[in-house]
Amino acid sequence: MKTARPLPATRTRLTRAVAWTVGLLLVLAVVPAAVQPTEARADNPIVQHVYTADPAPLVHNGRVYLYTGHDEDGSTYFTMKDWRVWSSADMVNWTDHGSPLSLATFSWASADAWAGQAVQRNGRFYWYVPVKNRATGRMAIGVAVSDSPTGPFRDALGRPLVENGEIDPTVFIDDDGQAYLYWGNPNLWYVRLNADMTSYSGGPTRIPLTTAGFGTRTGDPNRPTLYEEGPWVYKRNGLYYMVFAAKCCSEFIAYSTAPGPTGPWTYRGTVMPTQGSSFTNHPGIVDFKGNSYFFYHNGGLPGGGGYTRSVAVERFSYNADGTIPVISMTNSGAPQVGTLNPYVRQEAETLAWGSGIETEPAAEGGMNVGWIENGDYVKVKGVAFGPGASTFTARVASGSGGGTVELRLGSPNGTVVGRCGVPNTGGWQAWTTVTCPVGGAAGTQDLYLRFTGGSGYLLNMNWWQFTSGTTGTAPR
Ligand code: FUB
Repeated sequence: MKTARPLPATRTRLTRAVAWTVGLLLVLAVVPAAVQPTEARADNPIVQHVYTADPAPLVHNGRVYLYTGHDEDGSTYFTMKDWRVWSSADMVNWTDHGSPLSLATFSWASADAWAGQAVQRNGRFYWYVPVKNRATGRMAIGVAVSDSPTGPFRDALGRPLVENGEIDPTVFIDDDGQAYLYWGNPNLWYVRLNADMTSYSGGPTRIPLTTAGFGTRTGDPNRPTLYEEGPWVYKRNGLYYMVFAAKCCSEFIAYSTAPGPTGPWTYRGTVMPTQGSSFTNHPGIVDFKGNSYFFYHNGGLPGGGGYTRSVAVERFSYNADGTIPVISMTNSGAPQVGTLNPYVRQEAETLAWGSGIETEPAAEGGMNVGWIENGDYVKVKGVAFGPGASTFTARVASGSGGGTVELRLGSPNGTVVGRCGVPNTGGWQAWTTVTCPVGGAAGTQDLYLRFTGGSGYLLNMNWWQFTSGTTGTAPR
């Protein structure tokens, strides 16, 4: 019974039309020249079914893992209780790995699951996050550890790693193996981490916030430089970069460079101007498969704003002298790197755009797409069918009357190349496999899995896979 299936707390029901209209209006209001929207390219923000904030990308084994915070629906403050992990091999289709880290992971934390960063060292993944210490009432930096980039993560120490009431840790491991943790608002600090990544040598050192190093802010005698929060430190061609949220409020993204990890820093200017309907912004930069990517957040989803943010990404190229160009927010996001292979199992929660759907942990492992109603759909971008597909198989469950999975090309109303009926399976986590013929799916296409049926929740999907061949017949 669908009435026995309460809405998840995070449900953010979108339709593509609403999302697009609102997002387009928001972004057009601030970046008129940069936006050239077409339906097929509207892939920012990266996630549509929950609000996400404070992106921290990590490249590992041919994928980008994206660690984010999570703004609760309807927030009127930075009401954040858990963190989320997403990953992609192509920068447009992102897999939802759920929430392997939350306030509950840290027994000593009471609130404020704010902006963190994860790094890999010696096969382990260390995730540094700011949270409020229940005992002191101050913000502290905790560190969680896992053997996998997608968790589960556990509290590495059972206490804060470092605590001085400031926030937003970023971690950087230099070529000589020395790791540094930087954080701070209103100050900027660093400490040298030991090789275990969960202890440090020497005390926290305050980085001098000079106007030469971090630019000049006017109008706030207490904050003479542009540095506000959210540092992101990395090294490229021997030059150390510190990208940060500047000025307040609204923030923009700026950066400084230095010849070494501890400075001296020189202010270099704007990376991303104030844009996008959120009064904060937060940077994360990585190189992946030969390109550079800038992650940030805005208020681009329906209901979005300063406390209901969404993470987005743009591809960029460094200037020849190593400076970073000014980057504007777009609805289109980064181009796809390669294509998606439909002939291997694909998780249902790997998608470029979801309309109306939610995700949840699946009883048989991983996550599944659920809370599906008539007309909801997921878009999977750049699916390489090659000469043709002959069957479609999906792992599905339904605690109601079930529904139909329509396989459409190009748009939610595009050509139908298959239809798969899903029966009642005896429960929302009672999984079964259904297979149906496919005809007319060839070449590289944006695939839409569109769900139809009666009223209420129809079905859940855990994974899908096509078989190749041209013997299938197109449904009428
Ligand atoms: O998400 C909570 C706070 O907002 C972060 O810690 C800051 O960087 C700002 O994005």
